[in-house]
Amino acid sequence: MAKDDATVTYDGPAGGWGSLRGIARIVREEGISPGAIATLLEQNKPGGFACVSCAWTKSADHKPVEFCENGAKATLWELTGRKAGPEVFARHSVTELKSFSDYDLEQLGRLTHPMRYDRASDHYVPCSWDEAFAAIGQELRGMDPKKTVFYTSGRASLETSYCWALFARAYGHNNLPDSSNMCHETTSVTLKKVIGSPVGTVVLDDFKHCDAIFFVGQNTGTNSPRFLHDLQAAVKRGCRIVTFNPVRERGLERMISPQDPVAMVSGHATELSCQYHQVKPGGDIAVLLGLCKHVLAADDAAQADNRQIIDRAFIAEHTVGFEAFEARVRQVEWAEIEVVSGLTRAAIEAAGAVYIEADSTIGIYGMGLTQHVHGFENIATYMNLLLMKGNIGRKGAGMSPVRGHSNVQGQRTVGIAEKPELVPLDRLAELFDFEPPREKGMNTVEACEGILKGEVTAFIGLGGNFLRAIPEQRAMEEAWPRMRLTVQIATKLNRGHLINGEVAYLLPCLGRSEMDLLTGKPQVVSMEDSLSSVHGSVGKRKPASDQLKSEIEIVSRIAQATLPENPKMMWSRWAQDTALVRDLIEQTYPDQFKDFNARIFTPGGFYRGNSARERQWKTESGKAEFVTPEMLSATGFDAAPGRMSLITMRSNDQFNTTIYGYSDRLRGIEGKRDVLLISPREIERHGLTVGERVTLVTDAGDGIDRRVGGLEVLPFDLPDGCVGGYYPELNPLVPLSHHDRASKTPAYKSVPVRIERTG
Ligand SMILES: Nc1nc2c(c(=O)[nH]1)N[C@H]1C(S)=C(S)[C@@H](COP(=O)(O)OP(=O)(O)OC[C@H]3O[C@@H](n4cnc5c(=O)[nH]c(N)nc54)[C@H](O)[C@@H]3O)O[C@H]1N2
Ligand SMILES: Nc1nc2c(c(=O)[nH]1)N[C@H]1C(S)=C(S)[C@@H](COP(=O)(O)OP(=O)(O)OC[C@H]3O[C@@H](n4cnc5c(=O)[nH]c(N)nc54)[C@H](O)[C@@H]3O)O[C@H]1N2
Ligand SMILES: [Mo]
Repeated sequence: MAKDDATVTYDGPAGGWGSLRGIARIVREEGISPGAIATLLEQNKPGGFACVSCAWTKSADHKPVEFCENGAKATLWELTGRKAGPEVFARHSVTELKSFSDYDLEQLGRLTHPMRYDRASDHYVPCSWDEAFAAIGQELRGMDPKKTVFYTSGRASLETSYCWALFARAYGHNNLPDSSNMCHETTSVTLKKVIGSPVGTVVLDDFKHCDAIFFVGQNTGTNSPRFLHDLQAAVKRGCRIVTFNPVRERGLERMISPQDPVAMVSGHATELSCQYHQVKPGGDIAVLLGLCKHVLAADDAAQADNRQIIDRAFIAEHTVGFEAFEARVRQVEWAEIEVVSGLTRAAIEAAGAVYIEADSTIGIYGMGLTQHVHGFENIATYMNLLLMKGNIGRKGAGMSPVRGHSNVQGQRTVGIAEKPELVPLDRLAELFDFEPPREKGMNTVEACEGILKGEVTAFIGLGGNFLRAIPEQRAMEEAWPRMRLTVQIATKLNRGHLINGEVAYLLPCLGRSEMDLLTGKPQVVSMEDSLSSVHGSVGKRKPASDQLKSEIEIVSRIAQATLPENPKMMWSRWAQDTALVRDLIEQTYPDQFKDFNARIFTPGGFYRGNSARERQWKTESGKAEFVTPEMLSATGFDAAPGRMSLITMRSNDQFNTTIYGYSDRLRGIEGKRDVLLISPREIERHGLTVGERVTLVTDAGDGIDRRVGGLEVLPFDLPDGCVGGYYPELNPLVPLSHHDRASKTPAYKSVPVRIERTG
């Protein structure tokens, strides 16, 4: 749809009839049976299964339908009637499959049989589970464990994740990169440093008491739509939402709840953000300093008549580093802030006024802050803003990063970490009678570096699409086959499964919506959401194939085939009874998982606690720490003629590398993903024509040619100096070295690029 100023845009609200049509389309395309739709109704209900899509929390008071457009798509994607069985692989060689789009690959349907890659014929061929486990075990036994990598995408349950991390350590390494290394690792590192807890501090109830919510770089309408209901309720009782985002995301502007029949019929949408500021990508440190500057100025004025805006008592009792930060804020010039942020002083002051008036504020953020070269400073400066008014550790206030995958936060909680200091290794040693490795393992960027250097011999992927999600895709695809062993545990075929080591297996697993009936009685698994609540989940659907095994069984069988006997590690019993694993999690983390099995089906989940919420600061200084950022821009590169900052984006019709379809409804982009989004002003400045095809070339100055061509120029409402396009198609443009300095999270939200005309 075109707007007056000729940019593409969407006129409707988030939610509403559009979201229902979105679900209906997937039902048609996936060949969904009525039984699958019945299964969907059990989603996020007591005794049902936890949604496989985002990590937003599940409330204790259930509505008749507890799923959103994108949660429904994720579940229906898993429950598809299509099968990618041995006949599909007999028909298509692996080279042929490489020419399929991401969408077409996953449209082949669910994987049904364990497969081995046969290099001679270039086909995947069926094999038995016994053969696969024996071969993988034999390979791993002959390798140096320190040269192997065990990757996880954030979906596997707490039980499977605990076993996975234990297996890695019993085998002999901490090389446990996780999708979180590309995502909220910046959060884990920054929040740990500044407040002593690596996760958000608010709970659902806080959204009922806050006066303001700041939204910085998170796209709720697409990525965590169930959260829209909590936001709508907050706005209806008078809470104000202020948003900073280079893109005018419809979900943050207005929504209609599909659960509200009157609104659905009348078309009456709730306005969500009272202010929407289109900050330049990487301009948030400048904005946040501007907000702090306004708070300081207001406090100076208030002090003249004996009032105060800043919570000096809180600062004195609970924090360190305020003086240095204050000096920096006073010294920074509004003119510099305006240039870097692309916003006017008046706009930032208007946002600051909302913050000043609010007694309690919640800070929300997502990839718009974490995926930058100075992501650490983004988040730390945001925390400074909250600390200045004591907005943490009290009702209705705190920081709430919105996590990605449904159990990504929980995987970290139960030991998937390359940093040994984050894991109670002594406790593990005691419980399982072994000596866990103590040296740091590889995170995602380090695993890629190792693979590029030819130093990694094996990669085992518990879910995900590593090769498509990471930076530096071309070089990585070339280096990948130099590994001796690659194993992928997955539900559907993706591009990452088509590039293989010398010995390669593709192992199909149950999805979360499916029944795990290994012993005849349904198995329970559990997940931790973004607000640190833990929920039980029981699969409901008959599995897509009788060959499928649960993730925990696959992990346990590989562990058994690899490790020497240890009577304390009862792999086969654990796979048969996940309650035993929950007992082990409780023994390993007694403070957080007390009475785990008894509490697993607590309505709304059970809260595992957070020290920072209690104003106990487990930091180096023992206090909450103000950080003084040295830079104003988070991009990590300077402006140069012709250089643009690329934002890689998610459409409303994808879950990470899984493409559900080609409708980015909430942005008005239909039928295509090979686009370059750019403002009409920049189109003119670059002498481009709407609709022409251009090439993006990375402008990193390191001599490596990285380019993606065939992108259609599409006018879109974006700030000057930046362009947008879709992830994962643009990942070949991201240099591996372009990551947050502190956490090594790839800086996917500001990649320096140039536009090359093809003609
Ligand atoms: N349907 C669906 N749901 C998902 C996912 C999915 O792909 N599809 N992915 C899941 C995962 S793993 C994750 S991590 C989350 C991701 O969810 P989000 O954290 O929302 O991630 P993105 O959509 O990548 O980007 C968020 C927003 O940041 C804005 N942005 C970009 N650069 C900047 C900047 O410099 N400053 C500011 N202020 N904003 C910026 C973008 O315009 C975008 O609106 O969602 C999860 N949920
Ligand atoms: N340019 C750019 N790159 C990015 C990002 C970005 O914003 N921009 N975002 C980053 C982020 S936030 C993330 S989290 C990563 C995502 O990286 P990953 O987590 O590695 O990728 P996904 O696309 O979520 O993985 C999808 C695959 O998971 C498998 N799968 C699905 N369900 C299950 C299951 O239940 N069990 C198992 N075993 N497998 C399953 C299917 O085979 C599916 O193809 O990408 C990162 N890459
Ligand atoms: Mo993520």
